[in-house]
Amino acid sequence: MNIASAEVVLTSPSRNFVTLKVTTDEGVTGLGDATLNGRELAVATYLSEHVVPLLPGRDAHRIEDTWQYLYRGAYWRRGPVTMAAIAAVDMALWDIKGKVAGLPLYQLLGGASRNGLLAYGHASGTSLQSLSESIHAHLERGYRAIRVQTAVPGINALYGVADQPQSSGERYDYEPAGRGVRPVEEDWDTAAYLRHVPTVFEHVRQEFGPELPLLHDAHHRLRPIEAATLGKRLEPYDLFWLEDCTPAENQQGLRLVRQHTTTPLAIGEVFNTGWDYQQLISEQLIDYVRAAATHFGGVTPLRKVMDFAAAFQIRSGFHGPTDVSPVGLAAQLHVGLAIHNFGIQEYMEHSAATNNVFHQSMTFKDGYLHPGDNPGLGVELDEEAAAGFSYQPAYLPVTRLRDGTIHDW
Ligand code: GCO
Ligand code: MG
Repeated sequence: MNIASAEVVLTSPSRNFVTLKVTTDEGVTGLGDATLNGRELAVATYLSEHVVPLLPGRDAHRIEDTWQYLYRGAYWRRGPVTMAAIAAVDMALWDIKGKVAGLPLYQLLGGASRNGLLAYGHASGTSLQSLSESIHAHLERGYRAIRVQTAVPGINALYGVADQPQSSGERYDYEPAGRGVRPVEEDWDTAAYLRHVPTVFEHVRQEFGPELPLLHDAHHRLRPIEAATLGKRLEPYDLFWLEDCTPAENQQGLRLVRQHTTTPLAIGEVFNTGWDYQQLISEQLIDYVRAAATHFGGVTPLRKVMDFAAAFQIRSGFHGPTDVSPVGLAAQLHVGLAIHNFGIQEYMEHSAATNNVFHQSMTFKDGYLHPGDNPGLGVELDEEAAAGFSYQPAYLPVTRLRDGTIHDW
C-alpha cells in the first residue's frame, strides 16, 4: 500500500492548527498534527514545499524508514519547524497502520499498560480567591491533579493566568496565543515571583489538604540558582512537579538545581529530539519528560525517548496545551497508555469550535483520559467545518523586565 497524496490543512476554529492528511492508493487516510504555535505558516510551507512532494509512491507501512528519510535526508537536522513537519507524517502513517489493522494505535505499541491516563488541569486566578474557585471548578469537572498558576503582585500581565468562568461546568477558556499581527508584551519580576509563589501553595494546601497532586509551571523564567531557591521553598508543599524551572539549553544548570532541591522537575516542552534529553535523562536531572508528539517528530521518537527514560526511572508528563491539536493529543494518549513509565498527562480541553472540526474518540472521565478504541488515532477531520475558519496571525507574548530587557517567559 503506497502513499497516493498528502495535503496540508490550515484551520483556525478558536486558534490555528496545521494538519497533514495522507491518503493511500487504497483510499485509507491518516492525520498528523504539525501545529507550531505562532510559527504555523513556516511548518505548513515546509510540509507543502519540501515534504508532500516526496511522499507519493512511498510504502505507507514503512514508518521508521520514512522518518529516517525525512530526518537524515534533509541534512539540516532538528529544529521545531522540521520536527513538527516530520511529526505530522509519522502520526499520519501510524494512523493509517492502525486503520488497516483495525486496531487503536496503543494496541500496535504493545497494548494498554493501564486503564486510563491521570490528567492534570490548569487552575489559575488573578487572586487567591479566584484561584480557589478555579481549583474547585476543576475538581467538580473530575480532575484529580491540578496545575496552579496565579497573578503575582507587582507583575501586571502574566501568561497562563486567567479567572475561572463564574458558572461552574463552563470550560476554563484561556487561549495563550493572542490573535493579532504582533505579540502582546508582558512584564516580569523574579524577586516578586519567588516571594509570592510559596504563599500561594501555602494557601492551596491549607484549603485543599495534603493529598491533591499540585503542579506549577515556572515557564523557563528563572536562572539555575533562582530555580533551586524556588524548588527549596516549595518543598513543604510537596509538589507533583515544578515545570521548566530554568531554560534547559543550559543543561548543566539542572545539576545545580538538583543539588539543592528534592522538588520533582519536569522539562522539555520546547525540545524537539531525544538528543535534547541526553544529559538530563542519563544524569537523572529531571523526573518527567514533557515532550509533545507534535514538536518531537511524532509517535516514533516519543516512544523511543520514553524507553530511554525508563532505564533511569523517569516518567512521562507529555505537553498537552490547546495548541497541540486533538490529533497531536491523541498521538500522545496512545503512547501514554502503552508505555510502562507513564507519569501524568496535561489536559487543557479544546474549545467546542475545535471539537466540531476534529471529532475525537478520546474520553475524559473521573480525572482519567483514554484515547478510545477507534482504529488508528481515533480523530476524524471535518474538512468542511475546517474550511470555515481561515488562518489568523496569532503570537505568544513577549516578556520584558522593568528596565525594558527582554526576558525568558
Ligand atoms: C504548558 C505550556 C503552554 C505553552 C504553549 C506554547 O505547560 O502547557 O507552557 O502554555 O506555553 O503551549 O505554545
Ligand atoms: Mg509549560
